[in-house]
Amino acid sequence: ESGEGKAKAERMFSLMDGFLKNDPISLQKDILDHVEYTVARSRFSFDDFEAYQALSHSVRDRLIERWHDTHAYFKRKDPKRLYFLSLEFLMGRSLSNSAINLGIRDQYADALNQLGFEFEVLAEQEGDAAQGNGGLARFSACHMDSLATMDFPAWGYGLRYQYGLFRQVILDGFQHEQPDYWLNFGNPWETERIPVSYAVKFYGTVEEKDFNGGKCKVWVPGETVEAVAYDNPIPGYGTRNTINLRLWSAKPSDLYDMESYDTGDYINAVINRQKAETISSVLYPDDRSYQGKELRLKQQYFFVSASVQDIIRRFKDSHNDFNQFPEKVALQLNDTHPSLAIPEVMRVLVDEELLSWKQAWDIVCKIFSCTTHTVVPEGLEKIPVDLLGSVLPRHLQIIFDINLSFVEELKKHFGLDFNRLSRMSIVEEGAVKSIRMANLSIVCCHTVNGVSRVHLDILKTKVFKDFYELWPQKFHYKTNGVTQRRWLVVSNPGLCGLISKWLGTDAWIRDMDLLMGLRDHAVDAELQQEWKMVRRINKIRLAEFIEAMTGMKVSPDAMFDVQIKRIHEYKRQLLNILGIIYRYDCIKNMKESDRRKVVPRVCIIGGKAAPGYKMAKKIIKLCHAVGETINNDSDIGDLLKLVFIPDYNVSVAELVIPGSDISQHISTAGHEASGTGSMKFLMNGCLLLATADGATIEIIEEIGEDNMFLFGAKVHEVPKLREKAQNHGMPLQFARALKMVRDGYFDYEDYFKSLCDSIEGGGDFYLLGNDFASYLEAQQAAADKAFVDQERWTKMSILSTAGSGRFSSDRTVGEYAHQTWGIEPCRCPF
Ligand code: 475
Repeated sequence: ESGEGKAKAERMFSLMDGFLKNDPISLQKDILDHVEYTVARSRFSFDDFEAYQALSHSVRDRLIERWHDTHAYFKRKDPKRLYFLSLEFLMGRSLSNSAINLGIRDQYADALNQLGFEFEVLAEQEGDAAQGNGGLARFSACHMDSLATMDFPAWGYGLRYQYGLFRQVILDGFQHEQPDYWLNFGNPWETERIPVSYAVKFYGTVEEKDFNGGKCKVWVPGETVEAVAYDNPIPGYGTRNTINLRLWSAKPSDLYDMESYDTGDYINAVINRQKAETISSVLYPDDRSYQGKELRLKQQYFFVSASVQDIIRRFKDSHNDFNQFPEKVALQLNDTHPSLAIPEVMRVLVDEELLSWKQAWDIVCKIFSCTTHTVVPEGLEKIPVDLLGSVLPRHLQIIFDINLSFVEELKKHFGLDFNRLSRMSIVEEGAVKSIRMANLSIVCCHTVNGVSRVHLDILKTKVFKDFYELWPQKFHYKTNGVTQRRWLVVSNPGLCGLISKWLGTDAWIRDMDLLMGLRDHAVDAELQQEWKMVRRINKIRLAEFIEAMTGMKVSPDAMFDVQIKRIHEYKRQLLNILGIIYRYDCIKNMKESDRRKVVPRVCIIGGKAAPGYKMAKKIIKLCHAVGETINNDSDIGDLLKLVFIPDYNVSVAELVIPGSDISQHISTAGHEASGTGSMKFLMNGCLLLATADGATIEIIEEIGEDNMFLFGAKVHEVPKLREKAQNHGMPLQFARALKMVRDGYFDYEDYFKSLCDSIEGGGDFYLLGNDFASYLEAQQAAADKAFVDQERWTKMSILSTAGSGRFSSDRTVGEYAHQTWGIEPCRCPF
């Protein structure tokens, strides 16, 4: 740096106060400053929402400070960086999480108290950032928190949707979707970076040009859209490190398309330009099947291209030899949605940086890894060749070239086995020729990770069997985890205090294995008493929420039985509802004296159905119809209630999970890749009622079968049972519950007919009939019985929390860092 530059920097530094202070007076002054100058309200008169805005800006200032320091430090140390690419990040609210991770939540609470506000009340003012659908998107969010907390030099990259996941509104028991225009109220957690923007190209043609005695390809685009960066700081817990989640927003490009301006139709030319913004306008609400939609393809390429340009620019800022690229960069693809990053890196290296194909390919093979989140073949992305060729002509060529050498390699390895070649080829022939994004990812990634042990088995033996036979060394699994910061510290302060008190430390917030220490106290009468008390307070809070949302009064003495997750046939909410119908029918037919022995239950179901998923929407309606009958039946009273919580999202989960007694994870074995909801419940001391599927299999190993309620067919039994289901009749109890739906006991029998048909007459693909008897057994003989013995129940609950340490995303991220990405912590000094 020049002497002059240095002097200037020193003068600026001397004018600053240095780090912002966190004593109550400084915090109060800060909040009031933001009321007056940022929110532009008088400091003598502002409401809760304005106070929330000022408060979050005050927190944001502190985040920005740390984030500058972190990035300056990363730049100086130049460690290998991880870039986590995901089309979805389901972050939820930020205020409490940020204040807690910064270590100043209590200071803020004190400061606010003196101003006449309550931290919790203000935190409730924040809306959810719902830039994702479900498990996959929460995976991204939990991983960001763990990456920051564990001091990894990482960046997240995604798309900044103007409309997040739709809001679910229930009218007469039917789901309706309302747009979530979440930016209406402003977003204090993001910083727009006008100077950080890149041109992203679409359409057009590829031309060959002479270059250095050879040929090179030049892509002449037909449309150019500008990607502008919005940065969202992610603070770690117990560290100064604050990393960045960079989301791209589409803006019209400054590169004018002269043609349309020359026609004289100025107004239409401007309107057409404006259409560029639609690329980042709306999140696709389907987490089930892939439809080859042009807008979706453009979203994928848009965010990938901007991210790759940003990553390469950062690399070139401090390096001039691309051979070093793999030592400095790891790119993680969250499912196949960002897999266009592969041909994009090839394109930039070959066409723009002028590396040879071989040099570029060697680099690509070293930097990419991916995680796959599904077992269903419908979920695998296939892009029609015609579509890809029109939107991204150069990328299609590159993919064809990659495939050409891949097929050559296949022939060498397997000989001329045409069936196998056609199954494994990146290009699928057929009525609609398409590109298989999963095959592209497997060919180019050095590692493909599953999300639980059994998920990897299924990938190896079914979904990607051919590839496993070719490259067994590429396939691995890292069992999912969730962040205890959000799912325990933010959402269940009562239990957290208790855990820290009994462990004598709060170090478990960064080291979840310490929770094992609770095992020693599981039968301690004093801990049991305190544990029950905390859980009861959470149940009362949940009961109040239920009343506010649905108008229904429920008793906290009842067992709260919860199933919250996306609505899917394989997740079997229908099994749950049929079980409830059966229970209802039993109580209805009981003698008065027997009714007194029934354990009262509040069954709580919540979740969104993809807007186009008819069966899932019928399941939601059935839930309401059954609830309508049961909840208004005076014979039943408080013995059984069925509540549907509308608009399930991250903040609802934060409230429901700590107040649940048992939670259901009852997918047909072999269908849930991992499941992460179960882990949140487990941490919060809620007992699991579950099938041996996904990560549940590993949860059983940690806490033992005795501490949960297991039922149903095992993964290896499912294929045989499916054949059998074709020929065998239904169990009696199942037939009886189903008949009530068919016969119109809950009305709407015509509407429910196809739902009934889907599980009857040999078509019961998800084996509801097969698992029904053992499901009832788990509910009645096991769960009801255990609930009556509160001492035993509380012991199981404590042991659940104690055994949840392995399911922290800190453990998962540590495994990825070590085994897949090859990155090391880089801790910014205080
Ligand atoms: C699994 N979402 C869970 C979780 O690993 C698992 C698909 C296509 C388009 C948009 N979203 C998707 C998923 O596939 C998804 O959420 N998968 C889930 O990932 C985290 O725990 O078993 O179903």
